Order: sequence, then structure tokens, then C-alpha cells
Amino acid sequence: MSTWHGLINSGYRRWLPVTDDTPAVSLHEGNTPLLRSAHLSALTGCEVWLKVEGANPTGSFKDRGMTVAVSRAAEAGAETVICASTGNTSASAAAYAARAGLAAAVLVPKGAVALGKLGQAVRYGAQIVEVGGTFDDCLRIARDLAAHHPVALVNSVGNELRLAGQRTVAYEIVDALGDAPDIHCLPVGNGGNITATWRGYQTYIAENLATHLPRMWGFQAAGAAPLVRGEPVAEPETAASAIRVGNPATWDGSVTARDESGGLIAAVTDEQIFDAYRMVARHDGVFAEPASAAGIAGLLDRHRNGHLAPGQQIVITLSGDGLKDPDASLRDGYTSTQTSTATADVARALRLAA
Ligand code: AN7
Repeated sequence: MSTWHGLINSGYRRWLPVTDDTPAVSLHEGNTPLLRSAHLSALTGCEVWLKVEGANPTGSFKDRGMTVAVSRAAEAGAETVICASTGNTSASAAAYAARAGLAAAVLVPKGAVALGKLGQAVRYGAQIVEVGGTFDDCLRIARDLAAHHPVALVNSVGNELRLAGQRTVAYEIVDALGDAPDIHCLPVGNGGNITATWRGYQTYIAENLATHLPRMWGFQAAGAAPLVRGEPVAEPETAASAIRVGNPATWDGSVTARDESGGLIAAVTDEQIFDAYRMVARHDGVFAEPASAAGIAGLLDRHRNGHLAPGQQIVITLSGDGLKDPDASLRDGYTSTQTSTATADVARALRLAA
């Protein structure tokens, strides 16, 4: 049995921007499950696979890039890393900084970050600044600060290290399936992940490890869909807080991934996102955070409108764990029954015969 020790210590190391001098700051990220969805496969007539990125150490795909970014920051002698975040990047940066013995400063939009993510950043010991604005304001400020102070920016913008790490998701998928899928669906916020995933597939083509490239199908929330509209959105709005981004930093990379792959970036409503969020938990046993479900929502939308030919192999990135945002789960309301401590009482509540 081989043991997994994280991306930098894996066979993927040769494609990561690290050298023998780079310390591997790792929480054993990567190597996440690729699950076949019987439900989505039956529904669409395709072979649908779920890449469960919530299984990463801090519960999102961000760990793939953060191991590289923080390892290199540590190698360069940084003492503090800084990032702007809708939540997951802050949790990941704080964790990897803690692991490396560095300080972390995270800028988040005030009142707009899911509870679990904030809870993580607090416990990992990050300095948290809640900015009275949007994620886009946070990113502008973080870039400003990094340009003028001795703090290392670990957002993917201007940080190819993060994107290089995030490419590894494509390597794992091709290694698991034996080739690239026909279509890769994923949520799009700041645009880093669609860009990195696409480049990952391209790396495998260049290395003769895949015979074809997938079409990249990215999905934004309708109230925060600048890439669909072709211009920034000043006041992005969606209950899928992870992808509440009005001016994606990796705009060109996203458009390139879409166009080079013959793919698309389309919008899905919050209602579609939350329907998909419920569906994948109920039918596949995967609790993914709301933003994560945008890829499923988009695929189902395409299928419903007759834009999905059957028989294709499809991978959907589920980018973060549902535990990140317990409020989202309970907001729907739920039923439970209160009982005494008598077994008979519980049996009655469960409608089990006496
Ligand atoms: C669960 O944490 O931008 O298009 O600051 O947390 O690469 O931005 C999170 C993004 C999708 C979108 N799904 O990815 C942040 C942040 C989840 C996310 C995205 C995010 P990008």
C-alpha cells in the first residue's frame, strides 16, 4: 500500500514550482475522492463523476494551491502571509501559515463569510480584518498592502504558485479515469480554478498522458456573473457566498479556458444552486457547500434545455465541504421529533411497530 504525503511529496512534484531547497509545508492535501454519481448519470444519460474537493485538509480545493504558495513564502523568508477571501482561501492560508510557523492576515467582506470558514481562520490563529465592502474591495486592499509592506500575498492573482498547485486536480482526474473527461463542470468565482484546471489538462496533453482535452463548463451565480455579462458587477449578490465576486482577478485566464476548450461560462440561479446542493447530498451522500453545487446546477440546466448529448464522460468539481456553511443547510428548515428517554417513545417517533 502506498501512502499519500501531500502534493509536493507526490509524483506531481515535477510539475510544481518547487526546488530541493523548498520546504514542503503540507497537510497532505490532494488525492481526493472521484466518485461516480449513479443519480446524475441516470438523470443525464452520461457518465458523471464527482471530484470531492471538500475532502482536502481545510475542506476546499484551495489547499492544493496553498501548499505551494506557503511553502515558497516560507522558503523566501516571509514572516506574514496575507490574502483576501470569500472564506475558503482565508481558512486555507491560515492553516498552512500555522503549519509553517508564519503569521496570517486575512481580509474578508464583513458579515459575508460562512460560519465554518471564519471559525477555522480564528482557530488557526489568523489576524482577521472584516472589511466593510465586497471581496473585490478586500482583494484591492490586499494587493496594495503586499506592494508596500513586507507581507506575502497568497491570493492566486499575481501568484502563479497557487494556480500551479491547483492544476493537480486535473492530473488526479486523468490518472483515475485513464484519460481526460469530455466535459469538466465547475463553479467560477474569481476565475482561478477554471484557469488552473484547464492548464492542468494541457500539461497532461503536453506530457502525452492524455489523448484529448475536455470542454470547460464554468458556472457563475446569476447575481454575480461578470464573466457571463462581459463586465464587472459592482454589487454581486448570491447566497452562495464563496462565489460572490464582481470582478474576477483571473478574468483573462477564465475566458481563455472557456474559448480554447470550446466550452462555456454560464449563469445559474440561486434556486438552481440550492436544488443541486440538496440533490447531491440526498442522492450521492456528498455534503458540499452551496457554491460547490453550481457545477451540478449548470450541468442539469444544460441537460434540461437539450444542450447535453448523452454518452459523455463528465467530471464535476465539488469545490468545498458542506460543513463550512451549516446555516445554509438549516435555513431550509427541517423536521425532528422531541422525545422522552423512553425507548417506546422514540419508537413511536420513528413510527416503528411496538
Ligand atoms: C467553494 O476563498 O475566492 O473561481 O476567497 O470557495 O477559483 O475563485 C473562493 C472561491 C468555488 C470559486 N467554490 O473558485 C476565496 C474564494 C468554492 C470557493 C470557488 C470558491 P475561483
